[in-house]
Amino acid sequence: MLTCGEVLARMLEAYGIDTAFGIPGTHTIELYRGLPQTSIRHVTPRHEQGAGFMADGYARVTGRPAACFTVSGPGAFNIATAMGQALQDSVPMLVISADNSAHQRGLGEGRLHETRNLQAAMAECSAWAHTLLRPADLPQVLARAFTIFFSERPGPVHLTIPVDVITAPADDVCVDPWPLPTRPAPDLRAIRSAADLLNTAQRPVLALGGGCADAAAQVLQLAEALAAPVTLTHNAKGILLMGHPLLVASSPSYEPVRELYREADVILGIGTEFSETDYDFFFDGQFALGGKLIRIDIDAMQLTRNVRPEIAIRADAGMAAAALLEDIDAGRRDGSARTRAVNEALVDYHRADYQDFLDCFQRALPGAIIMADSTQPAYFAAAQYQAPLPRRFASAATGYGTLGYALPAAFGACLAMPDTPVVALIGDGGLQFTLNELSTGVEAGLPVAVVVWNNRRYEMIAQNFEAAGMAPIACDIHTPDFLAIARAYGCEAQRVTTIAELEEQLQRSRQCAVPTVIEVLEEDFLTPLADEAVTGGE
Ligand SMILES: Cc1ncc(C[n+]2csc(CCOP(=O)(O)OP(=O)(O)O)c2C)c(N)n1
Repeated sequence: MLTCGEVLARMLEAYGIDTAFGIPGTHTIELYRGLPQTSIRHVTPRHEQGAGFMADGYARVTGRPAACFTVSGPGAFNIATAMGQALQDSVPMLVISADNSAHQRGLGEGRLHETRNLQAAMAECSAWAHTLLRPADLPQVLARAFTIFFSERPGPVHLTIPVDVITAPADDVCVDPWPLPTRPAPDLRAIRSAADLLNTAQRPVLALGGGCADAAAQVLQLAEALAAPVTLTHNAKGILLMGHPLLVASSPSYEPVRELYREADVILGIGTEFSETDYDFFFDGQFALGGKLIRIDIDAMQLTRNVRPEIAIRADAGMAAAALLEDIDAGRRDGSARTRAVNEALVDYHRADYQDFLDCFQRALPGAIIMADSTQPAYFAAAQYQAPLPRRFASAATGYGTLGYALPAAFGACLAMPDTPVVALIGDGGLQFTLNELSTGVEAGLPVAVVVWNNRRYEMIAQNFEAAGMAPIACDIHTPDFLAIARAYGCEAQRVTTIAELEEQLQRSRQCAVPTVIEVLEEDFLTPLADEAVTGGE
C-alpha cells in the first residue's frame, strides 16, 4: 500500500522538485516516508524561516520552486515571514504543513502544534492556500500549485495536510503531472496600438522589472529596436549588462532617472510594479511619469496598481516583447545620447567608496550571485551594483525587507547552482537573525562567502532617527565575535581591512568545503562624508 505522503513525494519529483527543506516533527514523519524512494535532496535548516529563505534563494536563481515541509503551528508560523518575502517578490515556493487529524482541527483541545485554522493563517502570506482532505484530490491540487509557479505570476503556495490524510491509502492516485496551462499571449490589437504609440514617440523610456527576468533576450531586442533608455529594478538587474549604451545604470529613485521619466513622452513598463521600494526608495513621493504609459504584466491586477496606464496588456513579458518587436519601426532614433547624459548626471549621486566595495565581488568571482540583506552597501547596490546576468542578484534592503534573509537565501542559491560562486552580503544586525544557519551551510558543504558589514549597530534605523530629529534609540547593539562564532560552527573565518584582502578572501572561499565568513568593519571601508547626500532607507 502507498500512503498519500508517499504518493506526494513521487508527484513532487514528477513535477521536477529536486530539493526539499524541512525540520521533521511528529506530524511530518509520514511526509518523509516516501522521500528516499525519490531523487529529491532533503536539506535541514536550523529554523523554518531559514527553510523558507533557502527555498527563496533556490527559486530566485533558477525560476523553479523548492518544497518545504513544516509542522503545523510553530513550524508554519516560523516560515510565514519567508513566505511573505516570497509573495512580495513573486517567488515560487511550495510549503506543505502537516496539521492535526482532520476531525480534530479547530476544536481547541490543546493538541500538539494545534492551530485554530492553519489554512486561513497561511493564506495571508500565500498566493494560494489550501487544505487537502483526501488523497484523490492531490493531482488537481498540485496542478493548481504548479500553474501558479509556471503559468501565471508566481508566489508561495501553502498546502495543509492533516496527519490522517497523509497516512491514508493512495494506491489509486495517478502520479503523472497534469499539463500546465499556457502562459498568456498578448492581445494583438493592443500590441498594435502600443506599437503605434511607440513608433511616434520622440523620447521613449523602458522601465523593466523582475517580471522580465526570463525574457532578457526579447526585451533587449525590443530596447535596441526602440533605442530607448532602459531602467531596471532590483529584481531586473542583469537584463541589460553594464556598458550597454541604453542601460541607465542606477536606481529609478534618483533624480536624474526621475527626470528621464518626467520628460519621456511614452513609457513602456514591462513586468514592473512601479512600487515604492524601487521607484520611491527615499519615500519622498516625487515619482511621476510625464508621458503615456504602456504597461505589460502577466498579472491583470498589477495593471491596476500604482500608476494609470494608457494601454494595459496582460501577457507574458517575453511573448509581449516579441510581438511588439514585429510592429516596431526600428532605427528611428538614437537613445544612447540621452542614456549617456543621465548616467553622467548620476555620477554625483553615487558614492565612490561603496562603488569600490561593490565592484570587487564580480572582479574576484566573475558571474557570482549576490544575495544582499538590509545593510548599508546593499542600499547603495540598488543603484551602483550591476549584475552579470538576470537572476544573479536579490536584495532584502527593499520589498518585504526582512533582516536575516541573505544568509539562508545564499545557501539556497548555492544548492541550486553549485558551480556558480555565491556571496551573502549582510550586516551585523541582519546576521544575528539567521546566524544559526551557518550550521546548515557547514553540514551541506556550501562554499558561500558570507561578507559581514559590521558597524555594530542598526545603522539604517539610526539614520532614520536622526532624520526625524531624534537621538537614535535601541540602535547600538552588542555584536559578538563573529569570527569565533563562525569557526565554532565549522566555517572558515577571516577579517579583512582592504579591498585587495577582501578580493583574496572571496577567491579563497570558492576553494573551501564550507562557508567562509569574511568580516569587514565599516570604518575600514568608508571615507567619512562631510554631508551625506545619498542614503536609502526602510
Ligand atoms: C525583521 C526585521 N526587523 C526590523 C527591521 C527594521 N530594520 C531595517 S534595517 C535595520 C538595521 C539593520 O542593521 P544591520 O543589519 O546591522 O545593517 P546596517 O544598516 O547597520 O548596515 C533594521 C532594524 C527589518 N528590516 N526587518
